[in-house]
Amino acid sequence: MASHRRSPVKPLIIALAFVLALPAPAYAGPRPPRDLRDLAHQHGIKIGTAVDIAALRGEADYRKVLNHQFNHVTAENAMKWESVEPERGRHTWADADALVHNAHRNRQRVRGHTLVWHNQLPAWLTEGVADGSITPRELKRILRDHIITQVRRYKGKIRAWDVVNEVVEEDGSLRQNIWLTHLGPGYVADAFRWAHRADPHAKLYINDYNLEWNAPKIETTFSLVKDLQARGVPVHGVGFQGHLGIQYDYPGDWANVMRRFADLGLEIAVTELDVRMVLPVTPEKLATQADYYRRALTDCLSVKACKEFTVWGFTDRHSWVPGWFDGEGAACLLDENLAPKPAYRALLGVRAR
Ligand code: 9MR
Repeated sequence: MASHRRSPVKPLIIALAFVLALPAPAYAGPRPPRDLRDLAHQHGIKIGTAVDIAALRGEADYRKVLNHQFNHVTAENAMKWESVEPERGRHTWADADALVHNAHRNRQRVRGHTLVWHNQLPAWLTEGVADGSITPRELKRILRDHIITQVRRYKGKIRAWDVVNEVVEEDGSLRQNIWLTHLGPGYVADAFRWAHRADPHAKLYINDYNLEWNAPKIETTFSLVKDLQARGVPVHGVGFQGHLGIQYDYPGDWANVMRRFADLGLEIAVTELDVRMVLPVTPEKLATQADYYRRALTDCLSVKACKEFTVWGFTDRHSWVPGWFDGEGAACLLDENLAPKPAYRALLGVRAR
């Protein structure tokens, strides 16, 4: 009896017919992201968070989420001047070092925060200036040494520095701080030049809040940056802190503002996003909050120069908000128990640009 050999071609044709007959998949883009790190990867940006150093050291569950979810970090307080030089000439780098070390081990890039600010200055500095024992001439030298020492210490380990923080007032004037008062407006250019000298590869930022919507602040910051550029000062980026609240309208023009600065050739970052609410928490408020987070990420992604999207803490367990705004809170992506809130899921739902 002749054996009956099946043709190998026929099943192939049948299989092909099935494939062709299948409806196109509803979603043709990349697979849904597993977590924020995956989302960051899909969008080709950094997604970061401020880090509470005590929590990083002391809370295993906090550490686990931090290192799993984020590919960028900012020290919430550990790199501020009062933290790194509490007494004149005595530097305390342990916390900042620990943060940078942890970031390196977990493939996270770092934003340095912050070199020149009016807050969280060491008492020896503010008191010395107030009682005249630190002269303006000496103050300038102190500022230069501070910047160069700190930037050099982390040379090659910090992707971007907030060189000057919050230097413009709400009315568009330059902020009256000890730097402006004693050194004059030239301190801003000096700060960028010194930082650049100490680490020529770090991206150097000007960083501020309410820059998402406040016209006088936007205009002054814009002129300031243009003027710095015209004078060849190494300024590379503008950071929008993004401290929002659902009781206020979402800053609907934010993407346009980002674009204006991007058109100057600058890198853009959302550096401190959080979205607070008047307590108690309700499902409706959480839905609105989710929408604000979603819109902020969408705005960043709509501007090619926006490379980093950082939240100011990722859990309501550790957030500056309740301590600063009476009766407000719940501003972060995860609740006190590290359970994801609607805002977290909203971010994962933002599709690739
Ligand atoms: O979150 C920070 C909080 O723990 C500090 O007590 C506070 C002191 O000024 O600074 C907070 O962080 C600020 C950041 O450094 C600059 N932009 C505004 C942030 C919230 O106040």
